[in-house]
Amino acid sequence: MTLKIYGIGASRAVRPLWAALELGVPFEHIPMPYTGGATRSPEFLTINPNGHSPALIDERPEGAVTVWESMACALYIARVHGQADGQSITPASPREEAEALRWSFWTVSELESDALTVLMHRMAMPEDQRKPELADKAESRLKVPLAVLDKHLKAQQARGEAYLAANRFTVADVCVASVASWVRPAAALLAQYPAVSVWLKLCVDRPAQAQARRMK
Ligand SMILES: N[C@@H](CCC(=O)N[C@@H](CS)C(=O)NCC(=O)O)C(=O)O
Repeated sequence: MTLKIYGIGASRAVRPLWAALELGVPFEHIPMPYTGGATRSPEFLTINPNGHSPALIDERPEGAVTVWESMACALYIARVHGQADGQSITPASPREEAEALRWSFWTVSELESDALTVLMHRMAMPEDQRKPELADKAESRLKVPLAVLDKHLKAQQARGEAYLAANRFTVADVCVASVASWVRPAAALLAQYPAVSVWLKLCVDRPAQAQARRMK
């Protein structure tokens, strides 16, 4: 094995795990929970000094490459371990590369924080700790990025392309859908963006997504 991916499927590690599974790349999964201090151990801090999962180590003939930041990990796997053949999740043209980059950065800056608030305060946290008012505010702010995403997906559909970057599932979809799926507990909000809803279902129904999510 040359590629090691640290982190569990029920975390941001789903992004590199999902990308690797889509490509059929052999990898070693290091099951690293994000609770209990494992990501803050001295050993793991030498891999990711930020103390977060995921991270990956790619043992290569020219030396080991370490990547952290979940979006970077997924984009790296697609670029370095995939074939730019127009069939796989790897971007196969400058336009596809641009879509993957811009939507991944967009997700981190425009979507992730409020999507996480929705997930935590509508579903993930114990009911007595949830603060619905925080979820309400996050949902209200999410109308802006969700409208941007919906408009892009409608334009993609108009040109015969069902996914974010192409007429096939790419790493751009891994990066964005892994976060957009956190908004699903806000079903009424999501229903206002039909192109997002249809695309998101296509993405999360993929077997590799379910397989990645199950990795403990
Ligand atoms: N921006 C980082 C965030 C990483 C992050 O916050 N990871 C969480 C798990 S989803 C974690 O490791 N939490 C444990 C900790 O920070 O100690 C990324 O996308 O990789």
